[in-house]
This record gives sequence, structure tokens and C-alpha cells, in this order.
Amino acid sequence: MCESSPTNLEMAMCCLGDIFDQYAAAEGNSFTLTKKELRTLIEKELPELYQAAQADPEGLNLMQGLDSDKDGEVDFQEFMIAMSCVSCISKASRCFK
Ligand SMILES: [Ca+2]
Ligand SMILES: [Ca+2]
Repeated sequence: MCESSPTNLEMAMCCLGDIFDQYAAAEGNSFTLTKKELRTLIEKELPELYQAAQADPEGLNLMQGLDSDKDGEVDFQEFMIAMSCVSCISKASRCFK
């Protein structure tokens, strides 16, 4: 997927895919994240979000809300929707500080 000289945005998209694959491969279906895999991913890759989610019971509901088709696992599409929401929130919070 990655060409020889990707742009920053291309690299960011490749990176998201690589991170997803890395954590999704830990157990069960390697194309989806179980709740445990998702938790590990957020804990390791998004420590600020993880701490915020632990401090706020609503945050844990948010994590469960990622599974929009309710099949018990988070696929790449669901993950990307969540990441775009997180990106919007973090951009907004940077802009309004
Ligand atoms: Ca998995
Ligand atoms: Ca799902």
C-alpha cells in the first residue's frame, strides 16, 4: 500500500492501518479488535484518552459505542470512524485552548 515517497497524510493513513493490524492480530479474528484488544490499543497508543475514559464512566461507554453494528468486535471501518471523531475532538480542544 505504501509507495516509495508517500506524503504525510498517506503515511498517517498507512500508520493507522498498521497500528490496527498490530493490535487486531493479538487474539481471535486478526481483522477485528475484541474489547480487550481495543482496550490495549487505546491504553498504549492513546494514553491521554485512556486516562480520560477511566476517570469518566461515560468514557467507557464511548469505547463500547465504537462497535456500531453490535457484533461484539471493532472492525477497521468502525475504528476509523472512532479515530476521526477523536481527531476532531483533539483538534477542537487544541484550537479552543
Ligand atoms: Ca483480533
Ligand atoms: Ca463491529
